[in-house]
Amino acid sequence: MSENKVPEQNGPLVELEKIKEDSNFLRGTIVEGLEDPITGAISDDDNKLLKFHGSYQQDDRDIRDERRRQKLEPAYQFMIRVRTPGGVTTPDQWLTMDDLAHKYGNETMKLTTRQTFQLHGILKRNLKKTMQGMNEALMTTIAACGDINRNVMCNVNPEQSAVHSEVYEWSKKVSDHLLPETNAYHEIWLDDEKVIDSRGTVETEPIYGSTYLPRKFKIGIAVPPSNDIDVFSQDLGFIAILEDGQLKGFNVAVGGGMGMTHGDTKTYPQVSRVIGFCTPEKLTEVAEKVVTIQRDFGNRTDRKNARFKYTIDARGVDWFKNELNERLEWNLDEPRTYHFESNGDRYGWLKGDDKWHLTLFIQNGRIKDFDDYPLRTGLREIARVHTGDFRITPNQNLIIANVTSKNKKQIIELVEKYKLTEGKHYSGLRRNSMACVAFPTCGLAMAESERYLPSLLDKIEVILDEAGISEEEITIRMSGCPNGCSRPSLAEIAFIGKAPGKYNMYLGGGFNGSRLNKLYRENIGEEEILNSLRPIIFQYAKEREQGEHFGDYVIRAGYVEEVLSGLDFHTTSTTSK
Ligand code: SRM
Ligand code: SF4
Repeated sequence: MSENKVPEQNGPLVELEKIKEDSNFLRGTIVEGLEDPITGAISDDDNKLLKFHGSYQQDDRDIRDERRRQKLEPAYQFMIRVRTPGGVTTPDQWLTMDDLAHKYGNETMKLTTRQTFQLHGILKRNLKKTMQGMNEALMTTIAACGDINRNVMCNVNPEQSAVHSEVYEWSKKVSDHLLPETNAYHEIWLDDEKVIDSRGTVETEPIYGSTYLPRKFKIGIAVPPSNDIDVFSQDLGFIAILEDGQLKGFNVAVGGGMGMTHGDTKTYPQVSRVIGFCTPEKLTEVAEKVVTIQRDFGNRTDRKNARFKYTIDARGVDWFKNELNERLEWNLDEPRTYHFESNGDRYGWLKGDDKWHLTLFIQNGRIKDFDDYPLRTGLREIARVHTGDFRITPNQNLIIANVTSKNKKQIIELVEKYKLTEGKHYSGLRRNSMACVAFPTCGLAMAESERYLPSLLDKIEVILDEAGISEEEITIRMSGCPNGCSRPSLAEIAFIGKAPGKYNMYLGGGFNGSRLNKLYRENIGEEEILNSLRPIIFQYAKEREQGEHFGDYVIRAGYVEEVLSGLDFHTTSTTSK
């Protein structure tokens, strides 16, 4: 029996709805706030609007207490997130980001779980200059955050270049089609002329309306057998269907999402459900109609229940299909068969149709120069000579893509010089690991994530070594809070932060990203994590069947129950060991 309750959809509108409505299509008083020299911050309302422009106000949490003691305002700074559909960027864009990280940021770049870049540590006075620098390199940050469609993800697919290009073009079309129409971004950051007359706005938002969506909205396109984009975690996922190597269309999956709140069973991670199939030329139309259904029916009275997954779960998948078919004025076809193998990345060199692609392991997506591992410098040097493109993977890794045979030797020399393939020595667990940012920049972090997972992995790797399975591919993900930015609920082993040094531990996600995991131990620290994992790892090494993945094994062995729907995520397990 499910303990989840279908959310209430009535009551007063949340405050943000009014802020959006009154913002004059996302302008608010951001310009005035940026010019105020008294503080390093902007107002709370503008802060909410700023997200639609791709930036968040943050403060350095490592020094928050010290600043308070010294009666100083928090060390305010901004994070900027770029919009790069499918994670594809040019070498020039890479060099621009690297340069901006140096001039205005904290000397690092973060490759995100949605295939884009983030810069951290930008002071208010440098925000506009940074945005302009990105724009000069033909990058935008519009709608990278906020209650709107975000960066559209797309399978990185180094194996089949032709199919990748085709699907990538579709992801860009969907992304462009769902961009907001407001000129606010250009006015505020790029000094474009105002398009407002003296009586008010002359703008409209044909898809979104003046209050945009009730909550963020995420779209991704997978190309089986790779589920690298975690299609079942997306609000709207498309699964490319290929026949004889040709793209025939897309299965449509709706209502996935990872976020939840500890202790609130009305919130839960959910996997999307496949409801039909459409041909490629119908893709943007389907995406638009799905978005408008969420716009019209999503919960605007409670942000914790406003994601699309709750809209669908509250009304049912059949209701949704009917509503969509009605809006389309034609019916989706029956879904086609597909098969996913994994949601991870393949490392090393691969030959595509006619070019080479090198996938590098980037621990938790952080690009910086480490002691003995000059990652950032090495990638900068590669970007200077590379004639292809870069692809940021959904697992926070990087592909140096479309390397010509002529260029390959030079890239190999640079990779070796800067020790960029150290990753080939990592365990199967680390190769399949991800951690969200968390401290010190994320304002919502309850526990460390990116800064802690590497050292926890060192200790788990000792156990794996002893058990003789250090090459076994096992997915492990950590998030510093239950918002789930590393998509932890789909990992075979997951840790979700509860408090400093304390995590909930989940087991049993599907290796191919199609099944949620389940709570195994609550609020535990490192010692208990290792003590809990040790016997399971040894037993798995001994008892696993041929090809049996860790996540499947822990269910078969009775450690946790299988979770096929988010509605059962919180049910208390009676069979777990
Ligand atoms: Fe996220 C909020 C970082 C992918 C679910 N996420 C945040 C904020 C902006 C914190 C905040 O609101 O103040 C984090 C900024 C930290 C920092 O210092 O940079 C943040 N999220 C990230 C990134 C950078 C994590 C990473 O290490 O890569 C990812 C950026 C993706 C991008 O490029 O767009 C990131 N966030 C995700 C994902 C994964 C995905 O989309 O595939 C999820 C789970 C999927 C989903 O949305 O259901 C995710 N982030 C959230 C949520 C919870 C949403 C919910 O439904 O409850 C929040 C909080 C919120 O929205 O209220 C959040
Ligand atoms: Fe921050 Fe939580 Fe997202 Fe981690 S999961 S980046 S702690 S919001």
